[in-house]
Amino acid sequence: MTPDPILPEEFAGPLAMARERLGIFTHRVLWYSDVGSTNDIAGTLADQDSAEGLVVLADRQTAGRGRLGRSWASPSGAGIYVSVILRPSAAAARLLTLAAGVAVTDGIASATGLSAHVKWPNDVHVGGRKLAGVLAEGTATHVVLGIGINVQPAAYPPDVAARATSIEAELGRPVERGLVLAECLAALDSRYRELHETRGETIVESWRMRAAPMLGRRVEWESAGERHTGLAENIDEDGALIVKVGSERLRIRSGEVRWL
Ligand code: BT5
Repeated sequence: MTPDPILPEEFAGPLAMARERLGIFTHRVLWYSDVGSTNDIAGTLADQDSAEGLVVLADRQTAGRGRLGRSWASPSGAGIYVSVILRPSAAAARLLTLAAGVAVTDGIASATGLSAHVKWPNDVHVGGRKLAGVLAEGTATHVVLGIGINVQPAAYPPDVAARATSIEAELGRPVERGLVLAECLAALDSRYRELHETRGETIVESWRMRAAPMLGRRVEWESAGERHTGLAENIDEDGALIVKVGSERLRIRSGEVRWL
């Protein structure tokens, strides 16, 4: 699919201003006013050997998706819908979703002053509502990291409206999408480098600090057809959630937990 020829000034201006801090994301931004899913476009380009750091950005997605076949509401102009191509080491790939959560939380804070927190495994929340989500989709050679951030209030489907919030709704003032994108990409570049340089220890520590409101809360999950609950205590060095059930501690690596 061919991108639109010109990146709107709303994004081009802040990205140019932040240029020196964008690292691998400096070189190429493909802009689509209307697209199915930015992750699909980036995935196809990654399969065709596009370089690490390519950014695919859309004003609206008609088939934006989350994990496990869920959808991501992506109304025109209301959010940031972006995917980037990364080629991480196997060790770095393991913690990429957590690193992206930290980067998005920090990027939003530096662009707007809004303080949000991360929620395992891939959410950014404020006051019990979802502000942003991360979707990492990988093959042996690349990971496409997709990020959706709600910037303005929008007419979401009722199930999403009940659980979502936006930066503007939280702050009660207008916010520049381009500035939020630039700060998030700058933070992502720096966390991505950190992932490779420190083998992830500092990422795990940063994630824990930004998850404080969630740790200690009760979670529920299913395994082998049975429902279990426990207290979310921490994450370990591999990014797995450590849950206390009675006197035991369980490690939840992937799959679905529901925060109660
Ligand atoms: C996520 O999935 O949170 C990952 C979302 C990633 C979206 C980006 S946008 C750019 C790139 N291209 C794509 O196609 N996707 C990525 P998950 O944890 O499965 O959460 C999905 C759930 O969040 C849905 O089932 C809804 O309940 C809720 N939801 C959907 N749209 C939302 C929105 N805009 N704001 C808040 N919650 C939403």
